Amino acid sequence: WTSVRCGLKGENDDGFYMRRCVEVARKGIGCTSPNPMVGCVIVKDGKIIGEGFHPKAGQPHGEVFALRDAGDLAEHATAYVSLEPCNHFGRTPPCTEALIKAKVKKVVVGMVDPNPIVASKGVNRLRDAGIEVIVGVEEELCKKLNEAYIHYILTGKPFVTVRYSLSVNGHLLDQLGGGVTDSGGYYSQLLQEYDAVIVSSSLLSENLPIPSSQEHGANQPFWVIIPRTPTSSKIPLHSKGVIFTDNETATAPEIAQEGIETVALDQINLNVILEYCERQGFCSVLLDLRGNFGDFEEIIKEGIKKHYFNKIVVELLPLWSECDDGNPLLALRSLERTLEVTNLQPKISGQS
Ligand code: AOF
Ligand code: ZN
Repeated sequence: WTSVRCGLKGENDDGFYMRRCVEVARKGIGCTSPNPMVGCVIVKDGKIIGEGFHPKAGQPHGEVFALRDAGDLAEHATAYVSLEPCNHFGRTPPCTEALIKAKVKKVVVGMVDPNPIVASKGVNRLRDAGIEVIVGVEEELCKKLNEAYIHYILTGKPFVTVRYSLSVNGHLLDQLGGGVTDSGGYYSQLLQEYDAVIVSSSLLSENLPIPSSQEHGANQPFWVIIPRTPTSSKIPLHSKGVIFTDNETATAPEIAQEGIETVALDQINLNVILEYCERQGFCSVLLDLRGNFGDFEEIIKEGIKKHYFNKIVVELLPLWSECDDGNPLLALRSLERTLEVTNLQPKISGQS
């Protein structure tokens, strides 16, 4: 990013600097929950003089790190922030006060913070202090960055993504038990983004690609495991999770591992599992439908009926399959249609 920092970019190029904010914010991916990812860039005379992002809940916000980076140069500079600066004392003090104290002359905001504690109060505070504020630059990009946070803060429910694999000729590979792939490390990156992942234990018995805790600040999801045969203990060491048991499924000793709790339920179904995730306060959940997942079609239908699902991730694999999986596939197709019309869109105005 040195070239960006030194590159001469007109200070009026708000979109350019906001896109940089989003890029910087993503350095906190998977680590900020329940907080959003936020990036901040301080610009003066067409040069980036400071950058910062929110690394983790409880630690300072993006603006604070960017102001520290810029030092005294922040005076009369413009601050770009992907999310409206907060104006409240939470785990950390208000960013508005830090910006006012640093004497920035202008603040460009990607989107208003949907958190009711903030919701435009940050923008108003800055304006009252005589700072020029622009709101809604690259707003869609900023909303996409924090789609899970926005959904969670507006509904109190986890943002649920359904993930499945298709063959090139359109069959569900989940039904084949056709092995686990991770084209381009995409799956392990996906896992890092979510607070929790729901998997069947039979998927874990394959060589599931998982982020190693050695990777830079890699975030391990919480493993929510549905017991299926075969069970396995191929969950990364030092990770946390739960395996459910019901009247039909005895405790699976093979999966017993430090950090993995066993919870007995009367009946294991998606309803109960998602309620469990909600109670745990997970903001984002990945539902991985590979492996022996039980009545696949029922799961999808139930999920559609209850508006559980928010997003679909489909992995298209270069395999030809003759599998007859008509019904589950139809259910997934209707999920795709449902999400098109009912996917929750935050009602936040970017207007200042
Ligand atoms: C910002 N910049 O980088 C972030 C913000 O408990 P706290 O103090 O961390 O506050 C959490 C809330 O602050 C969070 O719910 C969201 O509304 C906002 N997050 N705001 O100005 C940041 N992460
Ligand atoms: Zn803040």
